[in-house]
Amino acid sequence: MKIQVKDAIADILKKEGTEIVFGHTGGHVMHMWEAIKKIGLKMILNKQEGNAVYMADGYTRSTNKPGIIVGTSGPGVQNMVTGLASAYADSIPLIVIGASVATFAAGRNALQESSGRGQAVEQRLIFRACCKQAMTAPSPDAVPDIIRDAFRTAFSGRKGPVFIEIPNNFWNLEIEYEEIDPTNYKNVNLPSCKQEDCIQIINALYNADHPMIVIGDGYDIFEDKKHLQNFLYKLEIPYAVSSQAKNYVDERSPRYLGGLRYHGKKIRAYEYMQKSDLILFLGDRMSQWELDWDYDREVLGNAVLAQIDPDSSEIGRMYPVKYSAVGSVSSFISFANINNKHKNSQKLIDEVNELKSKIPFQNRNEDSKKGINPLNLIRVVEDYSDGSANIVFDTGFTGSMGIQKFRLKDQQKFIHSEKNSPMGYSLPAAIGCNIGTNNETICFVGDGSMQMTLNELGTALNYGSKIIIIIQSNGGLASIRRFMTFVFGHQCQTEFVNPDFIKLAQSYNMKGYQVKTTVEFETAFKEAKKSKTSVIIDAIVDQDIMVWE
Ligand SMILES: Cc1ncc(C[n+]2csc(CCOP(=O)(O)OP(=O)(O)O)c2C)c(N)n1
Ligand SMILES: [Mg+2]
Repeated sequence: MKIQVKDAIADILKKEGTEIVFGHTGGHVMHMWEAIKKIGLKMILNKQEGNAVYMADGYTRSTNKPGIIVGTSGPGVQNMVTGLASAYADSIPLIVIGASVATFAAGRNALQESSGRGQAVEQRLIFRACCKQAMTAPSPDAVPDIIRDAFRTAFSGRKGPVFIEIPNNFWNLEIEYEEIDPTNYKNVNLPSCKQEDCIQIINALYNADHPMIVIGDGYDIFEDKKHLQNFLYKLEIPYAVSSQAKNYVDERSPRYLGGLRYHGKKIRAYEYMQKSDLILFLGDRMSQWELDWDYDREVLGNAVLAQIDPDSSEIGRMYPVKYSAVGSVSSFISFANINNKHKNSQKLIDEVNELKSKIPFQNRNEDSKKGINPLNLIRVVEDYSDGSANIVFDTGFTGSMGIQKFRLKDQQKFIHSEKNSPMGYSLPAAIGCNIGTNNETICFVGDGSMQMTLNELGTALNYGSKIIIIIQSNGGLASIRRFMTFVFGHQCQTEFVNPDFIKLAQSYNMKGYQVKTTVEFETAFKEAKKSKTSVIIDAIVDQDIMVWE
């Protein structure tokens, strides 16, 4: 069948299950938008392309559907770098359909040049560095194949973002197009572990006196969590998680030790690790943020390590491991076929309980004259949020506190850009979650991070998204302020005066509250739940309250 390049792309997007496309427009890429409109996909016009990537990332994490972003040649796609680098680090499958200048204009100092000739950016190379794959369509005929390749690459193995650029003179050319069902060009199942490797690991777990399990990041992100929860439930061994794996486990289980984030000294899971004789890392990449700032292995004590990962190049990459299996976590759990609890299960639970009494998940603490105890923000939201809510955390103190202290309930989802940790991720990501799921969406963000991407309030306004934004206001970049003071005894470049967030909310037709006590916050949060529009709660927190024990 004869069809224009842009329509072939739109058709493949639709066949791949795309429902929404995020991004921005421009002369080089408007043709693509026209085709997306024609085929009937929902379109979100962001305020800036970088935010579009965060929004698509939040959308994908909360829905497991493909996150697609469209942007124009030059500044349009250049704006996307941080979002793509963040998705790459966390293995989030996104696809960018970008434009490049027309093949006849390349090298002629064209508007928004992308060819690398003369003194122009070689656009594709930027994305080679921050995506799993970056491709330029070499001819109009090659475009369908390239788009299919992008989906195959983004969703197979360790997932990640893929960048494609289409020269501006290709969009409207006619090509011969053959419709192909995605199952005919892509099988994204992860490899299965070898049974004997799994049995060896299970035997080691049963034989250990003081084992623990760490469940890891986004690799198996779309796998069945009931399978994993059942495994943990039957085995009765204490466990901890990386931030992305918070979504897979029962965070209210008595055996749960908490989310791992290297921030503060008294962390339950670290104390438990010190006594462990075997730690099994299930799809976890043992990252610096999670475990060990200085790579001196201190936090892991004398434990023997076992590791399961679908990517053989991850095995033993951070620390030597005694036991390993290469394959999906699901296949390991199937082979493990657990029927008996661990011999020391009672003793291990007693120990976890003792740790929890010494280091509680959190109490509602006293506020101070300077503001709210930040932990209480989490406590109130834990108490009153819907069981299906998306809980989105930005970076800074807010993010570390969320990973360690927030415990999800029911079907709640924890959304956080962990490894690249970009300030400003949470607001656009939260809008993406809300657009994708229609569920209650709560965005925890520091006042510094809020001001990196607050222009997306305009997108929330335009598309009627309803999110509750909780700004942890401490008048600065408190996490860096504390770090700097610790290192130098003084600080600079970490303080600022905030704008009036209530007026900001009003200007976007949203409600705004400023709260200075936990009681006020609780009232505002309950009001926000009833609101038909997005709400900003400017929560004045006491930055000196140490939430890390
Ligand atoms: C884009 C970006 N720039 C700089 C940083 C480094 N950084 C990490 S946390 C932080 C401060 C965050 O401030 P805020 O959002 O107000 O949170 P707080 O620490 O005050 O709770 C900075 C500057 C970063 N993570 N991302
Ligand atoms: Mg701050």
